[in-house]
Amino acid sequence: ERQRLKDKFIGALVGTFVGDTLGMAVEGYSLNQIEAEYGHIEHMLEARLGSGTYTDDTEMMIGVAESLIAVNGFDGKDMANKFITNLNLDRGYGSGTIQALNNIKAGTSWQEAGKYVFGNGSFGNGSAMRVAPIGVFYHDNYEKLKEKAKKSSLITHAHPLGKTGATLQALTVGYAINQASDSDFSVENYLNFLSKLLDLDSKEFSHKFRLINEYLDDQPNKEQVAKELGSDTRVFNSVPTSIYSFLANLNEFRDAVLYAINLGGDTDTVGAMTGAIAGAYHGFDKIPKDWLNNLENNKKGLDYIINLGERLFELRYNC
Ligand code: R7I
Ligand code: MG
Ligand code: MG
Ligand code: MG
Repeated sequence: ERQRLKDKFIGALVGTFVGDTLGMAVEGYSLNQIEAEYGHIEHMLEARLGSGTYTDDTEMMIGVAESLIAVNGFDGKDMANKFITNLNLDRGYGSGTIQALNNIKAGTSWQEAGKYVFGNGSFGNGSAMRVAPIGVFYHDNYEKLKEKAKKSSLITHAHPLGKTGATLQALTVGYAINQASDSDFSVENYLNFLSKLLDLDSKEFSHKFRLINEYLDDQPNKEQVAKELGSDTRVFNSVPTSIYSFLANLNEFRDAVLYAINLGGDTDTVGAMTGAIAGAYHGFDKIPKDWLNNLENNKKGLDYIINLGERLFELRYNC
């Protein structure tokens, strides 16, 4: 039982890493471009920083986990500092995130730094792609989870949609942690859970959840999913797509992540977010070994990220 839960903690973090890494090589490709060049992606590809390397999605997820561990919970100032310390522009950051972090470096508080990015704050997916450790850490208290996810978004993504997207992703990871992976996952219960905790009435999100409900009955082709659900760097065009990729492929971590990536678009990020949810549900031991064996493992690589998951578990279940 304990081992199972620990495996789910690690699965959410390493799932982010695996999905990010699998998608990295084709970020920005359309579904047709992927088909023309690779057919159906099933393996780690050669990528910008080499096969098995991660991008900003994982680098920021590491910062979230490091900070939760360092202060035993959420602290905005500390988390912002972790992002700044870890920042490696070669990993490929969004312009809004760079701007917010530069504002903090220049002395603006973490609560203010993201507010004027793009006018009203960013609704990019940058605060959702990294949020898995918050879903993990606060999985046993959804109200607290919500509050901390929202605050963690504020550091770089202060737009209401940015905060809602990160909260939606974090709640989904937390919920997946709490479902036994050997029982049947009830989509209906999950959607009820969401509607009780989160106001998804903004037209951007409500439209996507209507589509998700339809799709789970109709199973449309990938072209339609990519076109209507979307897969780009805006949070409302990527978190729902990740949730659908998980829900439509409940049986296997592998199938969910490959489904997400082969849609094209913001593949590293939709891959990372699907990987976080599927990893939280299935656990680390269900992540294919041929993928794990290919991941970068120097300094802050696979072993380091596994260790972050272990330490989060030890903190919460004091052992
Ligand atoms: O969200 P963010 O960190 O970017 C994450 C993406 C992922 O795909 C990563 O893998 C990495 O490649 O980058 O960075 P932001 O720049 O805050 O947001 C991403 C994009 O969303 C922006 O570049 C804009 O195109 C769009 N966007 C907005 N557009 C108009 N108005 C975000 N907020 C706005 C807005 O308010
Ligand atoms: Mg990225
Ligand atoms: Mg990008
Ligand atoms: Mg991306």
